[in-house]
Amino acid sequence: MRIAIQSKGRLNEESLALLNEIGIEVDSSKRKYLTKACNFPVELLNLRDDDIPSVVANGSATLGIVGLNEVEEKGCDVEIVDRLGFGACRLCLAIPKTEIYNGPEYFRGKRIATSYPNILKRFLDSKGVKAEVEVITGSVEIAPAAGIADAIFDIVSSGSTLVANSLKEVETVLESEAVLICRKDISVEDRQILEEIRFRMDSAKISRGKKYILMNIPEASLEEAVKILPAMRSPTVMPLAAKGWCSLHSVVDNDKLWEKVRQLKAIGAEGILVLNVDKIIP
Ligand code: PRT
Ligand code: ZN
Repeated sequence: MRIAIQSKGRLNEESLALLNEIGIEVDSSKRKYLTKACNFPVELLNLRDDDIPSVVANGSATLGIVGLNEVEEKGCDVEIVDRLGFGACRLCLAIPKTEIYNGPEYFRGKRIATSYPNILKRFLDSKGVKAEVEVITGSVEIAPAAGIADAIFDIVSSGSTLVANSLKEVETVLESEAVLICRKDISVEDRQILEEIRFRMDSAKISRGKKYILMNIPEASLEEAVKILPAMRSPTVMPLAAKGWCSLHSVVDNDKLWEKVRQLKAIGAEGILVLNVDKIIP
């Protein structure tokens, strides 16, 4: 089974890292057009991101990892299997920052530069607004200052490119991120491999940003500690040799870790250990 991924660019590293995390290893030092995984029945097809939706739609690859923005723009007939949690960005309309914006009507009769004409035309049609769409493949953000367009429709992530070009974001048309896509009508065997990949990806998603925490706690504080640390089912409690004490184990979100540690210390927790979580398989 073939999986198409971006050969270089913003999604390449994280696509390979995700595949690696779910146990699909490829030798990226020998990156070629086609690379075989050494321990899973798949091969990777390394392509420009623009080509991934059509290659999956026509069956040259069964799966693909690509930005939702590319899938929506190309309009190919593929199944979006999962959002993958990286490559987050949005497709926005932006105008010179000194302009006053009064809603989509602003764009009537205006020239808008973009590399995403299809998504833009669909948006303008849905608002009943007629505008001129100028297709530009790179450096769209300089179009207004260069006098090529009045506005732009482009990918925004931090927003600093817009600020650097004296532009402001006025409409978000699509929230995008990397997605796993699949050709329609796949064989029963390929469906089984896909289900295994999804199972592993779900586990990778759950374990991301999680820490394993264990500590000693006075038995008298146990009930309170369990309220602070809800685990998947409930935290693990083990007796200690010292009378009146026990050991409590659980999993916490990394961004809540210090808040929880402070609460646990306040009720008498001692010897707190925090460990990285490799996999959580529910
Ligand atoms: O060579 P190939 O065709 O494969 O790559 P590419 O140059 O077309 O795409 P690439 O590698 O730049 O981006 C691949 C995918 O990453 C995109 O299709 C999006 O799904 C996703 N992505 C996430 C982004 C960004 N963030 C992003 N910030 N793609 C592009 N940008 C650019 C944007 O075009 C703009 O110029 O970054 C600039 C804006 O960034 P901020 O942070 O200043 O707002
Ligand atoms: Zn591209």
